[in-house]
Amino acid sequence: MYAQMVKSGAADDSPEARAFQARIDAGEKIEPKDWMPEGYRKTLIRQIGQHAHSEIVGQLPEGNWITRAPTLERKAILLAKVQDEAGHGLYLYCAAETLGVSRDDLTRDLLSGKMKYSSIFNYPTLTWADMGAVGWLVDGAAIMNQVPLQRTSYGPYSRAMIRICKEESFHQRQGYDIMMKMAGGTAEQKRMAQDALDRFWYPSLMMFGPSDKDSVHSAQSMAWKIKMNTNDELRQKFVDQTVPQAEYLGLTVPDPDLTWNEDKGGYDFSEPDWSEFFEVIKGNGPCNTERLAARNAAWDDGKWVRDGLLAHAQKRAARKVAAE
Ligand code: BYC
Repeated sequence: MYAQMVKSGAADDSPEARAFQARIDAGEKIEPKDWMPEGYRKTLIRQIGQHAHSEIVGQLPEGNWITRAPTLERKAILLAKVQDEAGHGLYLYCAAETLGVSRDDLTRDLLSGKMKYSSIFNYPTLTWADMGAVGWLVDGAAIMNQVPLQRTSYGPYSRAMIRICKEESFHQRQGYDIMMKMAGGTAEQKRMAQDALDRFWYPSLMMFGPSDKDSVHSAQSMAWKIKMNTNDELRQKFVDQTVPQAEYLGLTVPDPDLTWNEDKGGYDFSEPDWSEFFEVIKGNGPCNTERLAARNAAWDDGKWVRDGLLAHAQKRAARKVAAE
């Protein structure tokens, strides 16, 4: 850990670094033009950039079902949700840009596979019940992680999170509403709901990152209040919140070892298969290739739009100069 802190500049004992840490400890927000250690800036670019990419790639598994939604109302709701995800990506790219990185750089690193996005979006969405499971579990996990980030130390990130969390609550409710319909429907619909829970349970637990003992960044990120909780703390809160919701639906969490632990006031539960998690984040999950191919195709197909907008902006700027 110390070697990592030295490398990132975290062990910097300069007066600026000490004053910076004092501001963080006092709960002050850091703004773009304030002095900040290089490691703080880089960690934020990594986390905010990955978060933005997750919102953008996260449109794909749900986008898959817009044309197949069972009713016009469900289609309109899903379309609005997927549009919200695009908006979240844009707020987050803007927040990252305040740290001196361009959106083009971030996009290039996503498309080349250099930067990560959330592991969860490398799993396929096979049935309509998966739209329920994604909203309920994936957005539920996202909210659990992102509500504390509203208090993160970097001003632009914290403000983006406030807005995003409002929309995520609607997303989670729409997912749970689909699960209510499916779980309370025909035997076949209930089977689909259970199957979606079976497939999305462990990948949702993985969204919080590796166990604390394997988390590389947590200690420093928490000292800087870039992260407010450890990965395991949030995973535990998610399980404690979600198990009663599954019971209400009449569904079974696919974990034979799940038991209420009176002493800790929470559930004991099985860890996900961490070897699967590390394979997925290395690029070897079920849909990694397909997701990156889809983003690259969208980037290439959109070139004429970007070129057109740029040419238009250049013409307008030239006209303005000529008129002055
Ligand atoms: N997936 O030291 P650690 C959404 C990486 S969008 C992939 O614990 P950290 C939604 C980690 O990057 C949800 N990679 O890392 C959108 C690191 O590798 P690098 C996205 C993961 O950063 C559309 C290594 O593992 N939310 O909800 O301290 C529709 C070691 O981990 C993952 C955010 O991005 C993962 N799950 O903690 C619906 C929230 N976990 O970078 C929904 C903001 C870990 O050294 N991010 N890794 O190569 C965070 O809170 C933190 O970055 C994490 C990880 C808790 C995710």
